[in-house]
Amino acid sequence: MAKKIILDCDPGHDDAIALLLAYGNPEIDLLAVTTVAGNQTLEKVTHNALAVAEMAKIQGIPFAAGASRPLVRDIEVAPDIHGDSGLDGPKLPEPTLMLESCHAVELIIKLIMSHPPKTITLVPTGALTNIALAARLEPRIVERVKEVVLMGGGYHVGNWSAVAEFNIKIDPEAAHIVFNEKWPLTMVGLDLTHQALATPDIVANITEVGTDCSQFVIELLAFFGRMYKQAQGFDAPPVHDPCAVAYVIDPTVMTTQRVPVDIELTGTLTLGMTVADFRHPAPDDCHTQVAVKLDHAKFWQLVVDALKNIR
Ligand SMILES: [Ca+2]
Repeated sequence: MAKKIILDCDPGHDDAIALLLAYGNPEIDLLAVTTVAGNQTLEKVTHNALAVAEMAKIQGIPFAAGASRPLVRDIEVAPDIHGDSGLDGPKLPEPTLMLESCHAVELIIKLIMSHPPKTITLVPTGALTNIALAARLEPRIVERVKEVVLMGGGYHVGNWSAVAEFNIKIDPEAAHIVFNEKWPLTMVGLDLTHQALATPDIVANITEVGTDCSQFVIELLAFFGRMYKQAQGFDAPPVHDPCAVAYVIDPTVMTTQRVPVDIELTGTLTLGMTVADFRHPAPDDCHTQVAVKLDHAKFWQLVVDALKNIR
Protein backbone atom coordinates (compact mmCIF):
# COMPACT_ATOMS: atom_id res chain seq x y z
CA MET A 1 0.00 0.00 0.00
CA ALA A 2 1.28 3.45 -0.89
CA LYS A 3 2.61 5.53 1.96
CA LYS A 4 0.55 8.65 2.61
CA ILE A 5 2.58 11.77 3.22
CA ILE A 6 2.11 15.50 3.60
CA LEU A 7 5.12 17.43 2.31
CA ASP A 8 5.61 20.69 4.23
CA CYS A 9 8.27 22.65 2.37
CA ASP A 10 9.91 25.94 1.41
CA PRO A 11 11.05 25.52 -2.23
CA GLY A 12 13.99 25.88 -2.41
CA HIS A 13 16.04 23.82 -4.91
CA ASP A 14 16.20 20.67 -2.82
CA ASP A 15 12.54 21.01 -1.78
CA ALA A 16 11.63 21.08 -5.47
CA ILE A 17 13.50 17.81 -6.01
CA ALA A 18 11.86 16.35 -2.88
CA LEU A 19 8.47 17.22 -4.35
CA LEU A 20 9.34 15.57 -7.67
CA LEU A 21 10.60 12.47 -5.87
CA ALA A 22 7.41 12.22 -3.81
CA TYR A 23 5.19 12.76 -6.84
CA GLY A 24 7.09 10.45 -9.18
CA ASN A 25 7.58 7.52 -6.80
CA PRO A 26 4.71 4.99 -6.97
CA GLU A 27 5.09 4.02 -3.30
CA ILE A 28 4.20 7.52 -2.13
CA ASP A 29 0.64 8.82 -1.97
CA LEU A 30 1.20 12.57 -1.82
CA LEU A 31 -1.87 13.84 0.06
CA ALA A 32 -0.95 17.53 0.15
CA VAL A 33 1.84 20.04 -0.24
CA THR A 34 2.04 22.85 2.29
CA THR A 35 4.44 25.77 2.37
CA VAL A 36 6.23 27.73 5.05
CA ALA A 37 8.50 30.78 5.02
CA GLY A 38 12.17 29.81 5.08
CA ASN A 39 14.45 29.71 2.07
CA GLN A 40 12.48 32.72 0.89
CA THR A 41 9.32 34.57 1.88
CA LEU A 42 6.07 32.62 2.06
CA GLU A 43 4.83 34.32 -1.10
CA LYS A 44 7.92 33.29 -3.06
CA VAL A 45 8.19 29.70 -1.82
CA THR A 46 4.47 29.15 -2.40
CA HIS A 47 4.77 30.46 -5.95
CA ASN A 48 7.76 28.15 -6.43
CA ALA A 49 5.84 25.12 -5.15
CA LEU A 50 3.05 25.82 -7.62
CA ALA A 51 5.58 26.37 -10.42
CA VAL A 52 7.13 22.96 -9.71
CA ALA A 53 3.63 21.47 -9.79
CA GLU A 54 3.13 23.07 -13.18
CA MET A 55 6.44 21.69 -14.44
CA ALA A 56 5.50 18.17 -13.34
CA LYS A 57 1.84 18.56 -14.44
CA ILE A 58 0.66 17.78 -10.93
CA GLN A 59 -3.12 17.93 -10.59
CA GLY A 60 -5.62 16.90 -7.95
CA ILE A 61 -3.25 17.37 -5.01
CA PRO A 62 -4.09 20.25 -2.65
CA PHE A 63 -1.45 22.94 -2.10
CA ALA A 64 -1.87 25.33 0.82
CA ALA A 65 0.23 28.21 2.15
CA GLY A 66 1.14 28.28 5.82
CA ALA A 67 3.12 30.42 8.23
CA SER A 68 4.68 33.59 6.84
CA ARG A 69 7.19 33.92 9.69
CA PRO A 70 8.68 31.95 12.59
CA LEU A 71 6.78 31.69 15.89
CA VAL A 72 8.95 34.11 17.85
CA ARG A 73 11.86 35.34 15.77
CA ASP A 74 12.13 37.63 12.80
CA ILE A 75 12.10 35.98 9.40
CA GLU A 76 15.46 34.88 7.95
CA VAL A 77 15.80 33.79 4.33
CA ALA A 78 18.66 32.18 2.38
CA PRO A 79 19.31 34.05 -0.90
CA ASP A 80 23.01 33.09 -0.72
CA ILE A 81 21.96 29.49 -1.42
CA HIS A 82 18.62 29.76 -3.25
CA GLY A 83 18.78 33.18 -4.94
CA ASP A 84 16.32 36.06 -4.83
CA SER A 85 13.35 34.00 -6.02
CA GLY A 86 14.14 31.05 -3.74
CA LEU A 87 14.39 28.90 -6.87
CA ASP A 88 16.86 30.75 -9.09
CA GLY A 89 18.34 29.05 -12.14
CA PRO A 90 15.68 27.53 -14.40
CA LYS A 91 12.93 29.57 -15.99
CA LEU A 92 9.84 28.78 -13.94
CA PRO A 93 6.53 28.06 -15.66
CA GLU A 94 3.59 30.26 -14.70
CA PRO A 95 1.45 28.27 -12.23
CA THR A 96 -2.14 27.41 -13.13
CA LEU A 97 -2.88 25.23 -10.09
CA MET A 98 -4.96 27.15 -7.54
CA LEU A 99 -3.99 27.26 -3.88
CA GLU A 100 -6.46 25.93 -1.33
CA SER A 101 -8.25 28.78 0.39
CA CYS A 102 -7.52 27.37 3.88
CA HIS A 103 -4.29 27.77 5.85
CA ALA A 104 -1.72 24.97 5.60
CA VAL A 105 -2.15 24.21 9.30
CA GLU A 106 -5.90 23.70 8.83
CA LEU A 107 -5.29 21.41 5.88
CA ILE A 108 -2.71 19.35 7.79
CA ILE A 109 -5.11 18.90 10.73
CA LYS A 110 -8.09 18.13 8.50
CA LEU A 111 -6.20 15.43 6.61
CA ILE A 112 -4.76 13.77 9.71
CA MET A 113 -8.07 13.77 11.58
CA SER A 114 -10.05 12.45 8.60
CA HIS A 115 -7.71 9.52 7.87
CA PRO A 116 -7.35 6.36 9.98
CA PRO A 117 -4.82 6.66 12.83
CA LYS A 118 -1.14 6.02 12.03
CA THR A 119 -1.55 6.25 8.28
CA ILE A 120 -0.05 9.66 7.50
CA THR A 121 3.63 10.58 7.68
CA LEU A 122 4.53 14.25 7.98
CA VAL A 123 7.57 15.18 5.93
CA PRO A 124 8.71 18.70 6.83
CA THR A 125 11.62 20.00 4.74
CA GLY A 126 11.58 23.59 5.97
CA ALA A 127 11.18 25.41 9.26
CA LEU A 128 8.86 23.54 11.61
CA THR A 129 6.47 26.45 12.14
CA ASN A 130 3.41 24.86 10.50
CA ILE A 131 3.92 21.51 12.22
CA ALA A 132 4.34 23.15 15.63
CA LEU A 133 1.22 25.26 15.11
CA ALA A 134 -0.76 22.19 14.02
CA ALA A 135 0.32 20.27 17.14
CA ARG A 136 -0.78 23.15 19.35
CA LEU A 137 -4.07 23.83 17.55
CA GLU A 138 -5.10 20.15 17.45
CA PRO A 139 -3.02 18.12 19.94
CA ARG A 140 -4.75 14.88 18.90
CA ILE A 141 -2.71 14.83 15.68
CA VAL A 142 0.37 13.85 17.70
CA GLU A 143 -1.03 10.38 18.46
CA ARG A 144 -2.65 10.12 15.10
CA VAL A 145 0.22 10.61 12.65
CA LYS A 146 2.30 7.58 11.77
CA GLU A 147 5.59 9.43 12.13
CA VAL A 148 7.43 12.65 11.40
CA VAL A 149 10.39 12.38 9.04
CA LEU A 150 12.03 15.75 8.79
CA MET A 151 15.00 17.30 7.08
CA GLY A 152 16.75 19.52 9.57
CA GLY A 153 19.36 19.69 12.24
CA GLY A 154 22.56 17.73 12.52
CA TYR A 155 24.04 15.93 15.50
CA HIS A 156 27.64 16.82 14.66
CA VAL A 157 27.42 19.65 12.18
CA GLY A 158 25.67 22.95 11.43
CA ASN A 159 25.39 25.20 8.40
CA TRP A 160 23.61 28.35 9.58
CA SER A 161 25.90 28.54 12.61
CA ALA A 162 28.77 26.36 13.80
CA VAL A 163 26.32 23.91 15.35
CA ALA A 164 22.84 24.74 13.98
CA GLU A 165 21.18 23.89 10.70
CA PHE A 166 19.04 26.45 8.81
CA ASN A 167 15.55 24.89 9.18
CA ILE A 168 15.97 24.53 12.93
CA LYS A 169 17.92 27.73 13.52
CA ILE A 170 15.37 30.03 11.88
CA ASP A 171 12.50 28.78 14.07
CA PRO A 172 14.03 27.01 17.08
CA GLU A 173 10.88 27.40 19.20
CA ALA A 174 8.85 25.53 16.58
CA ALA A 175 11.54 22.85 16.43
CA HIS A 176 11.45 22.58 20.22
CA ILE A 177 7.72 21.87 20.07
CA VAL A 178 8.04 19.31 17.28
CA PHE A 179 11.00 17.41 18.79
CA ASN A 180 9.35 17.28 22.23
CA GLU A 181 5.98 15.93 21.15
CA LYS A 182 5.93 12.15 21.57
CA TRP A 183 5.38 11.13 17.96
CA PRO A 184 8.01 8.92 16.36
CA LEU A 185 10.44 11.37 14.79
CA THR A 186 13.29 10.75 12.39
CA MET A 187 15.78 13.57 12.00
CA VAL A 188 17.39 13.48 8.59
CA GLY A 189 20.05 16.05 9.35
CA LEU A 190 23.17 17.44 7.76
CA ASP A 191 25.24 14.45 8.95
CA LEU A 192 23.21 12.42 6.45
CA THR A 193 22.39 14.95 3.75
CA HIS A 194 25.99 16.02 3.28
CA GLN A 195 26.42 12.50 1.85
CA ALA A 196 23.71 13.17 -0.78
CA LEU A 197 26.02 15.04 -3.13
CA ALA A 198 24.94 15.66 -6.71
CA THR A 199 28.29 14.60 -8.18
CA PRO A 200 28.96 14.81 -11.95
CA ASP A 201 28.05 11.12 -12.49
CA ILE A 202 24.68 11.76 -10.82
CA VAL A 203 24.08 14.81 -12.98
CA ALA A 204 24.87 12.67 -16.05
CA ASN A 205 22.34 10.02 -14.95
CA ILE A 206 19.65 12.68 -14.51
CA THR A 207 20.48 14.25 -17.88
CA GLU A 208 19.99 10.85 -19.50
CA VAL A 209 16.33 10.79 -18.41
CA GLY A 210 15.78 13.36 -21.15
CA THR A 211 12.49 14.95 -20.05
CA ASP A 212 11.48 18.55 -19.36
CA CYS A 213 11.46 17.72 -15.66
CA SER A 214 14.91 16.16 -15.69
CA GLN A 215 16.22 19.21 -17.56
CA PHE A 216 14.57 21.38 -14.90
CA VAL A 217 16.38 19.42 -12.18
CA ILE A 218 19.70 19.77 -14.02
CA GLU A 219 19.23 23.55 -14.12
CA LEU A 220 18.30 23.59 -10.43
CA LEU A 221 21.41 21.59 -9.56
CA ALA A 222 23.65 23.81 -11.68
CA PHE A 223 22.57 26.93 -9.79
CA PHE A 224 22.52 25.14 -6.42
CA GLY A 225 26.01 23.79 -7.08
CA ARG A 226 27.43 27.21 -7.88
CA MET A 227 25.92 28.70 -4.73
CA TYR A 228 27.11 25.86 -2.51
CA LYS A 229 30.63 26.18 -3.91
CA GLN A 230 30.60 29.91 -3.30
CA ALA A 231 28.90 29.95 0.11
CA GLN A 232 30.20 26.76 1.75
CA GLY A 233 33.03 25.41 -0.44
CA PHE A 234 31.28 22.23 -1.60
CA ASP A 235 32.56 20.71 -4.87
CA ALA A 236 29.12 19.14 -5.43
CA PRO A 237 25.93 20.37 -3.77
CA PRO A 238 24.32 18.39 -0.92
CA VAL A 239 20.71 17.76 -1.92
CA HIS A 240 19.11 17.66 1.50
CA ASP A 241 15.33 17.48 1.31
CA PRO A 242 14.73 14.46 -0.97
CA CYS A 243 16.62 12.36 1.60
CA ALA A 244 13.65 12.62 3.97
CA VAL A 245 11.24 11.51 1.24
CA ALA A 246 13.61 8.69 0.27
CA TYR A 247 13.59 7.40 3.85
CA VAL A 248 9.79 7.16 3.76
CA ILE A 249 9.92 5.31 0.44
CA ASP A 250 12.59 2.86 1.57
CA PRO A 251 14.05 3.05 5.09
CA THR A 252 16.98 0.87 3.98
CA VAL A 253 18.29 3.84 1.98
CA MET A 254 19.94 4.98 5.21
CA THR A 255 20.96 3.69 8.60
CA THR A 256 19.51 5.34 11.69
CA GLN A 257 20.28 5.43 15.38
CA ARG A 258 17.81 5.95 18.22
CA VAL A 259 18.95 8.78 20.42
CA PRO A 260 17.23 11.51 22.47
CA VAL A 261 17.37 14.86 20.67
CA ASP A 262 16.42 18.25 22.09
CA ILE A 263 16.65 21.79 20.76
CA GLU A 264 18.86 24.47 22.29
CA LEU A 265 16.82 27.64 22.86
CA THR A 266 19.03 29.73 25.10
CA GLY A 267 22.63 29.18 24.00
CA THR A 268 24.66 32.23 23.06
CA LEU A 269 26.61 30.32 20.41
CA THR A 270 24.39 27.26 20.09
CA LEU A 271 20.84 28.54 19.48
CA GLY A 272 18.93 26.02 17.38
CA MET A 273 21.41 23.19 17.92
CA THR A 274 19.87 19.71 17.77
CA VAL A 275 21.51 18.28 20.87
CA ALA A 276 21.70 14.48 20.58
CA ASP A 277 22.67 12.65 23.76
CA PHE A 278 24.77 9.64 22.74
CA ARG A 279 26.18 9.03 26.22
CA HIS A 280 23.96 6.07 27.10
CA PRO A 281 21.88 3.49 25.22
CA ALA A 282 18.63 5.17 24.18
CA PRO A 283 15.95 4.78 26.88
CA ASP A 284 12.91 2.63 26.08
CA ASP A 285 10.67 5.64 25.66
CA CYS A 286 13.02 7.39 23.24
CA HIS A 287 10.86 8.52 20.31
CA THR A 288 13.56 10.14 18.20
CA GLN A 289 16.16 8.74 15.87
CA VAL A 290 18.79 10.32 13.65
CA ALA A 291 19.88 9.38 10.14
CA VAL A 292 23.52 8.30 10.01
CA LYS A 293 24.72 6.71 6.76
CA LEU A 294 23.28 7.08 3.28
CA ASP A 295 23.28 4.47 0.54
CA HIS A 296 24.26 7.03 -2.10
CA ALA A 297 23.61 4.82 -5.14
CA LYS A 298 20.20 3.64 -3.90
CA PHE A 299 19.16 7.19 -3.02
CA TRP A 300 19.99 8.68 -6.39
CA GLN A 301 18.41 5.73 -8.21
CA LEU A 302 15.12 6.59 -6.45
CA VAL A 303 15.41 10.17 -7.71
CA VAL A 304 16.22 9.10 -11.27
CA ASP A 305 13.40 6.53 -11.32
CA ALA A 306 10.90 9.11 -10.05
CA LEU A 307 11.92 11.55 -12.79
CA LYS A 308 11.43 8.79 -15.39
CA ASN A 309 7.85 8.38 -14.11
CA ILE A 310 7.01 12.07 -14.64
CA ARG A 311 6.08 12.72 -18.25
CA1 LIG B 1 13.80 23.07 2.45
